[in-house]
Amino acid sequence: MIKGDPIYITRPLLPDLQSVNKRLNEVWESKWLTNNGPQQSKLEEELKQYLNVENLSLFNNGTLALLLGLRALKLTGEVITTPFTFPATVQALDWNNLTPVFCDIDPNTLTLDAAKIEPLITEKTTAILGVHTFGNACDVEQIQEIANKYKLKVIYDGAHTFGTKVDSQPIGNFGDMTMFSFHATKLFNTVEGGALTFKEGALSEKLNLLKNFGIANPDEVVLSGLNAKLNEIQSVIGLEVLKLVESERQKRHEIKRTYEQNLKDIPGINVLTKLEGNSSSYQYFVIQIDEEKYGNSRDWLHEKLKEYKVFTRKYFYPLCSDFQWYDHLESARKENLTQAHKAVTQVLAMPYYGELQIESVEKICKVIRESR
Ligand code: T4K
Repeated sequence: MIKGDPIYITRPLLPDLQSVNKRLNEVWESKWLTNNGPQQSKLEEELKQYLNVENLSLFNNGTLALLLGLRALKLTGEVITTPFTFPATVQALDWNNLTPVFCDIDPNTLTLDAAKIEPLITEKTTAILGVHTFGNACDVEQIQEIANKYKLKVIYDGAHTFGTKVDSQPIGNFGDMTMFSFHATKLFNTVEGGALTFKEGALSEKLNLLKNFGIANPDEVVLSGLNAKLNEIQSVIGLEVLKLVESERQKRHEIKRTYEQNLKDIPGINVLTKLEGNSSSYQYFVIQIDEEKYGNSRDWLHEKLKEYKVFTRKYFYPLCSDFQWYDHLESARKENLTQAHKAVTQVLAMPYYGELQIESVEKICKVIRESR
């Protein structure tokens, strides 16, 4: 029924090669390829404006941005976080010798359930690390209230929330710090890349040191850093992709609408990414399959769609709390994370990118409707 090329969950937003070449010529002429070059500085300024934030620092990927951001905040002990996320979130904690304390998720947004955070706080807790899962924002207000009460830092993994607003406020302005991912699969990409936005302007210098081996000047290395710089070629791609983001959002809006219209009334199929306009990152389109009502499981549908060369993804499977190196953690036990364990068997991310034909979306929905 769906003929032609395979349909993947996403395809990168690619800029016009001629405009990229024009900018690359500047790089070639300057012979400056990385280490805080002019293209990177320009991208930093443009992103500050687009994301409407005061402080922003670019990195070579979102994972290292988060890892070094946590380091810059000098966190110790335990950090309360979600098990329903990409491995990078918790691995950034591991590499800082921080212990994740897993908190269950809200079944509507699949983000941290703020009402379940307080009982997990101990004297070792230093921060809350929330994930704006699939672009659904965490309960930023309640999380901040808890953080203020216990003097905790708040960090958000906003890998999926490029350009999102919460009550008209840019998402990068909540908490102490937010990480964005600019991986090829993200709405805005620099092939690989990422950024941190942060409240305290003073952190800027620290982050610059952390991403450049701790080198303060040719005579001094003042801390143990890493190499996590965004280079000039990646920055060029970013500057050109940024021009396309608004029209990509419009296209994804239409695709979202088509999915919603065609999936409504199918028993057991629930659309999880409901946000629109300024509130939406248009990053993923995610559905939840209730096996009892739909008649088949999420895994069955995932396999069924493959027969039509439609490759959906079981994001985020497996749950991070099930990683074997967390076996000893009380908070990782299944009985403490009932909603997360439910979501991990029910959630399916659908193909979602501007170039996806509306006709293909209709056909995908038809398969979902008629295969029951
Ligand atoms: N926190 C969260 C919540 C995240 O979701 C992520 C990353 C991070 C942190 C870490 O940020 P980064 O360090 O990555 O900046 C992909 C991405 O690699 C990853 O960035 C992303 N989340 C995750 C949700 O998705 P995979 O393993 O699913 O990627 P892959 O290679 O299977 O690609 C998915 C599909 O995209 C392919 O089937 C086809 C298409 N694709 C992919 C690539 C790379 C293309 O068409 N072209 C391409 O170049 O992880």
